[in-house]
Amino acid sequence: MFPKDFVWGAATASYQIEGAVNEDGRVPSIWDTFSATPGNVENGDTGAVACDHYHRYKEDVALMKQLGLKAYRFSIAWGRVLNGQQVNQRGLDFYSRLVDELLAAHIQPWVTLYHWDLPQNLQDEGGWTNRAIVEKFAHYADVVTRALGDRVKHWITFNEPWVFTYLGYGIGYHAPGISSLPAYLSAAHHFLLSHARSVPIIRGNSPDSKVGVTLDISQPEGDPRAVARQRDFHNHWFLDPIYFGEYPQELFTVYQEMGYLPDIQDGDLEAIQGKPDFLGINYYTRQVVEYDESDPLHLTRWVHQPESEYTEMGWEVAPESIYRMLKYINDRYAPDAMVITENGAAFADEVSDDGQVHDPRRVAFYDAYLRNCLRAIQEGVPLKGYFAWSLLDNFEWAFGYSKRFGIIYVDYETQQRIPKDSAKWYSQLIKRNGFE
Ligand code: IFM
Repeated sequence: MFPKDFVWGAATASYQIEGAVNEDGRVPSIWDTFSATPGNVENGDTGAVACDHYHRYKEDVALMKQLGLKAYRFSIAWGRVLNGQQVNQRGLDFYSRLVDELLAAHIQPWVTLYHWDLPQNLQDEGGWTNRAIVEKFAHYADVVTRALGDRVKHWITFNEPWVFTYLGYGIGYHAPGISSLPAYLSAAHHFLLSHARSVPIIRGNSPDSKVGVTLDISQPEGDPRAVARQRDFHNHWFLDPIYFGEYPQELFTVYQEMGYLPDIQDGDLEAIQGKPDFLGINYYTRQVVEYDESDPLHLTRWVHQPESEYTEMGWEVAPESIYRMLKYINDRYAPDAMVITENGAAFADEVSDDGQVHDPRRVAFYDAYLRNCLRAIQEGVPLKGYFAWSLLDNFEWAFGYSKRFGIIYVDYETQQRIPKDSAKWYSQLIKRNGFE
């Protein structure tokens, strides 16, 4: 059995599901621009329609209720609620209606402020590489939490900073498509400042709320030298400043010698340090690593495990690694609370002749990962909740619609939703608050 009050939810993100990109005053995001550029996204897919959730949110909340979800994690599209510095009331109203619909269904809204869809007008001023973004983000956080803070009691400032800074600014695989390590490190530093700057604003506007941040934790396993570097690069670079008020020393020196360090001003690290109310963790897979001297920055080569199962993303199914990851993060940072804000798997789902979607591999995935979460809880890890990624099949960034992560199948032609077997399984698990 999971602890009483354990939060069972499912998660999505604005650009991946909403569609309606030109409606009610929304301004374009970097993902509109990026996906409109041929070659960036598989199949030329974009989020223009996605799951049409903007129009179908009531139907989607009804499905959540039917499944018995206790919580729903979604993100706000910055460019729906602010056009430059101008508040767009119609955009705010959409999220207000969604929150009311959730509360009426007894589902807690968990709101992520930033899940990668930066307004293009801010990118035109340098986006996350321009220190001015810190005040822009503070303003945005203020606008959203003033409007929703009376009803939303769980806030996540950012989703996966490593992904949007490194993939977006470091290697150009995500929007805005920039390939520069100094730009990456500058974006990462401004993320840290923006997170820290927004926390007191959120707390002020949303009394009695919990404020956290979500990271995608990497779990390298193998050669200790490679493990140490990969953890520094992917995890500690973001978490050490928040929990300890410093960057990891060894990697800091490496970046310093490369001349890549961002502009770290006096007082920045003191401002950044501050324990969040909860640490959100998105976790999917481990990386088995070998030491690789030929890559002086990463020192790491990933090794394929021929005996393992892999998902459609090419990610190893490694359920016991979530247990080891939770223990390592708990030992290093001792967070007050941890929440798995995403976990799930993409498989090539199809609608069967009986009109249902049978996804036994996803059911097995969830079952095995959750058993390992329970084991960590039983050993004292303060894991307070779990969100399946994702509620719906959706726009999987550079992969477009080719990867299906949903527990609910979406027919993109008709927008019909079909709860997969995994959704039914999850619903039963929630009802029992544990395994059979
Ligand atoms: O779809 C993404 C999500 O936006 C962030 N975390 C990982 C998911 C699967 O790749």
